[in-house]
Order: sequence, then C-alpha cells, then structure tokens
Amino acid sequence: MISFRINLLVCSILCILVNTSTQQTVHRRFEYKYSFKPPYLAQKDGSVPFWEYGGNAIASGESVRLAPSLRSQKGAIWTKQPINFDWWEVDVMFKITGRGRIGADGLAFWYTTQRGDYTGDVFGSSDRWNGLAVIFDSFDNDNKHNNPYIMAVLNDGTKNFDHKSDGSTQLLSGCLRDFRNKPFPTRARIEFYMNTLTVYFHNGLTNNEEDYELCFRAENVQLPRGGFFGLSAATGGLADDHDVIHLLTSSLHSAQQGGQQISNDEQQKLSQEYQEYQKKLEQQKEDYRKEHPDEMRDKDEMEDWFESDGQRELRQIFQSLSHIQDVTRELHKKVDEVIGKQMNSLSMLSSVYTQSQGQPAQAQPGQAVQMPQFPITRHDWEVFTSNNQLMIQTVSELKSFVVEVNRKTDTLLTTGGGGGGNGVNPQFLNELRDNVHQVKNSLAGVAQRMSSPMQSQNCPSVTCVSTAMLLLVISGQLLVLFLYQWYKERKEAQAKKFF
Ligand code: MAN
Ligand code: CA
Ligand code: CA
Repeated sequence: MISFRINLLVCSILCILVNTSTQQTVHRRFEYKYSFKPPYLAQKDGSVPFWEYGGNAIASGESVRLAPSLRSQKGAIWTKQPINFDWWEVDVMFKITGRGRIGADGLAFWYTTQRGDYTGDVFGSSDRWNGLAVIFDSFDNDNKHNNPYIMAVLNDGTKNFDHKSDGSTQLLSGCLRDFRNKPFPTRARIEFYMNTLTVYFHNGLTNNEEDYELCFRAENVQLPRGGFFGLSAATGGLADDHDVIHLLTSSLHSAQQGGQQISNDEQQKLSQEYQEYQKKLEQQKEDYRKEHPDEMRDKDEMEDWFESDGQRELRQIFQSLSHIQDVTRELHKKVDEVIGKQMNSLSMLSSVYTQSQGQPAQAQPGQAVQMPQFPITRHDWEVFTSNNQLMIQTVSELKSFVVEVNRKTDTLLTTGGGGGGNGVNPQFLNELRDNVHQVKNSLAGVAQRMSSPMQSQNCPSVTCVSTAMLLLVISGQLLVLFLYQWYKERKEAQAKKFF
C-alpha cells in the first residue's frame, strides 16, 4: 500500500514536471543585428556590420583581435544599437593564446546601458559600468592561485572594479576554468532568461558542439532594459592574443510572448531586411572578386584546400584524441552503472546476513539449538568481495587513464606549439603518435578487463557462485523469512483472540 502511494506521488511529481517544462517552451530568434561571424566578418573597408570597434582592436574576415600579444594593449567592440528584447542568449567563440605559461590579462563580455570605452581600465572597457560583465580573467593579480577564472560582476554605475584582487569580493558568481591555448576555440554561452543568468563554458578540448558545461547559474538577477552588447580585452606586463571568432545573439521568448510579439507584418519586414543585407554582402563579395581575381583564386583554391602533412597529421591526432575522450566518457558511465549494481547487491547481502545472525534460535523439544545457516560459504563471500575490490581498482585505473589523456594532450599541445607556424617537428609528431597509441592500448586493456566476466579472474571454477545464483539464493532466503514472519503474526493474532 505504501509503495503504491509512493508510486502515485512519483507519478504526480513527474506529471507536474513534464507540464511545467512544456508550458515553459522557449522560442529563439537569431538576431543578426547583434551578431558577427566569419566568413566576411569584417568588410573590405574593415568595418563590421552593426558593430563599432576601437582601441587596439583589429577586425579581419575571420575574427576580431580585441588585444594583440603586446604589452599594455586594449580594445573593444560594441553593438551600434541597444537591444530591443528582454531575454537573450549570446554564444561567444574565442581563442586566447600566448607563448607564455602564464598570460594576461583577459577578455570581458558586456551588457551595459551605455557603450564602454575602447581603452578603459577594466579589461579594455570602462569602469563604473551599469549592467553586467562576464569576465575571463587570465592573470592571477592577487596571487591566490585561482586563475584563469570566469566570473560575472554586476554594477549599478557606482562601483570601481578591484583589478588588484581580481574582483574576488565583487563577483556575483563564477567558476575556475582554463581557457588559454586550447586546440579548438573555447566558447561561452551566456543566457539571461526570466531574470536567471546562466553561463555555460566549452573548454575547447574538442570541436564537439555539445560539450558545454555549466559554469554557474544565478537567480533574481536584475539588469537594466535596452542595453548594448560589447566585448573587450586587455594586456598588461604580460600579454596574450585575444581573438573572438563569433558572437551569436538569439532573443528568447516564452510561448505566449512569442505569439504576441512578432506580428506577420513585422516578420515580413525583418526577413526582407535580412535578404537585402544578404544581397548587399553577395554584391560586395562579387565586386571584390572582380577587383582581385588572382588573390581570390589563390585564396580560395590554395588556402581553403591546401593542408600540409604536418597540419593533416595534427588534425588526425586531435580527432583521435577527441574520439578517445568520447569512448572514456562512455566507459565511465558504464562503470558507474556496474558499481551501482554491485553496491545494491552488497547492501542486500549485508542486510540478509545481519538478519540471519540476529534471528533467535528456535529450540524444538529434544533438539539441540541450531544457529541459522547463511547459504553462502565464507569462500563465496571472499570471492564476491575480491571481485568488488577488482572493480574499484579498474575504475581508479580508468580514471587515471582519463587524467593521463588530458595531461598528454595538454603537454603535447604546449610542446607542439613550440614548433612555430605551420612547420611541425617530425620528432614531436612521432612522439605524439606513440603517445596516442599508448593511451589507446591502455584503454583497450581496461575495456577488455571490464567486459570479461569478473568471476573468471581469480576464482576457482568449482566453488564459484554466479550473480544470478547468488540473487536466487537471496530471494529464497527472503521468501522464507517473509513466510515465517507471516506465520508468526497469524499465530500471535490467533493467540490474542483465544485469550
Ligand atoms: C602588470 C600590470 C597589471 C597586469 C599584469 C599582467 O603587473 O600591468 O595590471 O595585470 O602586469 O599583465
Ligand atoms: Ca586578473
Ligand atoms: Ca586571483
């Protein structure tokens, strides 16, 4: 009866959850006037449509370099128009790279009532801002060994940012993540919906679209309406290149809002505007091709299609490392499942064992008192625990392999970067290949151990019990206990009636 009620409760909770999640369907609309992306990110005159940039920032067709790897550089890029929607999601793809083991100073995403400076004091933008800053702080100014760090800082226009202590007392929330010198671009997805601010981060170790992790979520965040989006970066005594590859904005609308807000007329107007913009872009590309026939042929035919041996090999190695990472993740999940099952059986066994030990011995007249016998021998128990031990050992081996894969990727990337430009050192490549093979072999070994039946490892074939057999015996024992309890209760009830 109790379990039936619990089931009912779980069902109702699930139904409520499903209902609320369907009620809260979010509609996304891509906002091209608040976005930029390659190719042709900047036009031939260097301008980025719908955006303004300044300071040391330079825009090319492929990216915006907000601050180059030279000392004391600052730059920023801002939307021309303030935004005209309340809720949004911004995906920023960037690369922060430098030759030093430590770099500086970092990059910031802004949502503020006014556009900030291009050479301001806070990561290239103005201090005392009104709105939100999401800061990617590379350099550990307060020497607390807690950088690179990602953090959100709110300001109402009155506070000065504490650069010396990395804003540690001013931040709303944040997470410790490394975003420098990654093989693929790093990404941040910043979402502001119904006053909840959520930041996800993609660590750039893979080029998989799905690999975002939660950095933080903060509720009841109040931001001013109609702000500007911006990005800025700065260097100091130390320097990195701060390149942004894209910034993609989507406005977010609840199901109701979505229906009401965009009338048909408005939709038509917007799509017409977008088509005109596309046409203009195509026209400009065509003009450029006509003006520079050789350059375009060279660029299109050579740069897009050519790949040196070294580049190809590096790409293949990164791909296989990504693959290994996927496989280990899967393996990890499976191991967790198996451990869960093992723990269940173990706790069942322990409770049955305790019950058997605690059962009062029933002495029949003329018979000696017999202690209840546990149906599994001591040897079986030992085999079972040793299997469990083996499983835990395998998991820890697996974990250290995952750590090893990450460590090797990082080391190889750092040492490989030393080759400079496109020329890749063949010795480095061989080392890289050997390491990948080594990791692959190790993984294959672990996978084989995982898939082979555990009993066969170190248990003699004659006396071993299989898991099914073990469970059968436990179920039998439980049934007998249950029947005995039932019988005892009936007897007691009858006795009570009698008296
Ligand atoms: C110097 C100063 C700091 C800066 C660091 C790292 O110490 O310019 O402001 O944070 O270098 O660039
Ligand atoms: Ca800092
Ligand atoms: Ca710090």
